[in-house]
Amino acid sequence: NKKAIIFDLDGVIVDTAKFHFLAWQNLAKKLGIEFTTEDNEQLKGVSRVKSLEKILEWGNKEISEQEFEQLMHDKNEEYLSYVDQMTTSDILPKVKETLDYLKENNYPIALGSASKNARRILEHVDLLSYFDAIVDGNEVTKAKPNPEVFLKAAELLKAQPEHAIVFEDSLSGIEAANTAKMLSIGIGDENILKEANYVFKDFEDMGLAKFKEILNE
Ligand code: G16
Ligand code: MG
Repeated sequence: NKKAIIFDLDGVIVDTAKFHFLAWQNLAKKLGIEFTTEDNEQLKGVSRVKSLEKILEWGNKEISEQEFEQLMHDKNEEYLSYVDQMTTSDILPKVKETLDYLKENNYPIALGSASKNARRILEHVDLLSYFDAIVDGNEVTKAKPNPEVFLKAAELLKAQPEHAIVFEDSLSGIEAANTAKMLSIGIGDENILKEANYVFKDFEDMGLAKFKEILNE
């Protein structure tokens, strides 16, 4: 029985954090709130609503429900203006090669992301056809570290959680995978992702040979 492979999107397949940063920073400026790259780090894997709630909290700001909706809308419009300029050159190193290997060897592949724009991003970088299932911010009610997103993805792939492998760049995502009893592979900083079963800086650092070993465990 082939393992099922689940990919997070932002920070694993593409780096959209830089676009989220630009859009959140402009929003914060309008509100007179300071917003740094360190603040942006804390919003990785966090939903749009929760992200705005946090920024308002940091800035000690209270706004009406209507203004909240308007700001979310404006932020997303700006974010999408960057997303719509994405091309295949935005795919992170060796991700395509990893997906090609999985596809050629008939591994079921899913996306497990908090983003409501996941399909649009995958279309822009021409990777949509690789995914047998997509679970994104439109289908999920409980955010990572709740395992819902990955459990739904495994179910759609008809795989037992114990037979699933998750690639994640956020600590909450690693926690979600571990809670789901899946094998977790952290992509990023090993000091932050120490709860993961494996951690690599990126797919290049992992290498296909090492990945094949992990697949056959
Ligand atoms: C991504 C990003 C988060 C973003 C969230 C929602 O998560 O890491 O910063 O706030 O999606 O995105 P959107 O505003 O497009 O719905 P992931 O799970 O792909 O890493
Ligand atoms: Mg991520």
